[in-house]
Amino acid sequence: MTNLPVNFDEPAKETLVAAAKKVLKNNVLGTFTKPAPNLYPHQWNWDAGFIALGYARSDFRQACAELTSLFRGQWANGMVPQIVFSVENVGKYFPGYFFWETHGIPGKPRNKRTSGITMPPVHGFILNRLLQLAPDTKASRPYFRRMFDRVVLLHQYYYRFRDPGREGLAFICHPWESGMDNLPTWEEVFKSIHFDESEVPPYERRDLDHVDAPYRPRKHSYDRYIYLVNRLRQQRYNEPEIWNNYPFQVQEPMFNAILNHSNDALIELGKWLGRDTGRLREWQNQTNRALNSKLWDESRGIYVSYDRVQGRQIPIATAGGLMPLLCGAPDTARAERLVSLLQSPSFAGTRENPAWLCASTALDEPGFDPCRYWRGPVWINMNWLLFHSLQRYGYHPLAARMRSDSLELVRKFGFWEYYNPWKNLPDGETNGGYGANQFSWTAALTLDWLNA
Ligand code: 9WN
Repeated sequence: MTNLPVNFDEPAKETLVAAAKKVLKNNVLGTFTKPAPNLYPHQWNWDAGFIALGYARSDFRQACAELTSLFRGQWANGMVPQIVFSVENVGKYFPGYFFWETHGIPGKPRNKRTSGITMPPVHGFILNRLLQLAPDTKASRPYFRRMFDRVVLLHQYYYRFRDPGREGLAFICHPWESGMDNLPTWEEVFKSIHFDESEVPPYERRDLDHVDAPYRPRKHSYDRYIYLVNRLRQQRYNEPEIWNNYPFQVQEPMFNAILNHSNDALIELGKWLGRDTGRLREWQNQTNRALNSKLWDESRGIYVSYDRVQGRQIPIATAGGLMPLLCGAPDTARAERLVSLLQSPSFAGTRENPAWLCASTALDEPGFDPCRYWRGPVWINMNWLLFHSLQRYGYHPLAARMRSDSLELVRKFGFWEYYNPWKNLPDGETNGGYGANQFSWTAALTLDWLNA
């Protein structure tokens, strides 16, 4: 599938592969790999999935260990936390384990320090990809059997606790759960969340020790992130009761597309393991139907988020809105509209001002910012997901561009967390890479794309 023409000569490719492997080597902490050297010193949920792919061909044991280690943090209700904290790095990240107050919450594994929210469930399809790359599938069968059960339990959590209307769409309860923490979409949701300053507990950010403020979320957003964490911890993460009175409940298209693509993968894995896949098929059908009926914005031709509390769509175009291609939700007419939007000035820029694919927030959104995290910059994991989405629908040349734009950015600037989407940088600027450098999933997905 990834055997597309590589626009590098062999020595250039070798150099990139060696550099990417070095990034992972420097970030590995035993059974897991931290996302970045300083900014993110613990294990993160969806990072673990992408990072596993970076090891799949060269160190299959480590690839498997990444997921095993993450799922050690799984709660009894199936929830897999956004962060599994490393004991050695206490105090180096905010909000750390103690701030979450998950200690003693029923169902949290006693011997693991975790946050109290989740993240996009990439694990099903990552697992399936690992199976395709496994050097000895027979020997690895017990691993896949174990992980299959764990991932099904996670999906059951979403359909049981995050889909109270039984619609087939899981809601997220915090911007951090989307993985795309700082989208303008969340600002729109925040407009209807009112609270007093005294309801934001005192806190001290650590991210700004490592990255300059214009590249990170503003204080206004951070206050709201912390207000929501405080609400969750005050209510002792008590599901499902907590959702009767909680202000941030958003059905986001990418989260659900990822969930459903993982359903696809679990069905395949289940067949291989000789398991009953009936329930997975029901979830799969229901989620695709609901994505189309509830999250499609006909006027713009893209999927958008739905605020369950306010009962309305949030009409903001983001890369996540293209993602239902990943799970085969759109019919061919809708797929065509998504693809033409992706090639339009909204995402591709113009002849005079061309853009790298794919901006996280559309270039023509009022909330767009080319430098600030998730407000516009290109992220390599998003491009990797879109690459597979486009392949699924047979848009091979566009998929190839998604890949070559990504590799070109990496080669030009290094393994950054995110990149300026404009090809023409402002006068005098030579670096278009922002956030954390030596970022693990950028390195890992580069390796996957290069079959290394
Ligand atoms: C909060 C680790 C994570 C990614 C997210 C990215 C960023 C954390 C933060 O880093 O979020 O989870 O502190 O900014 O937005 O997608 O998983 O790489």
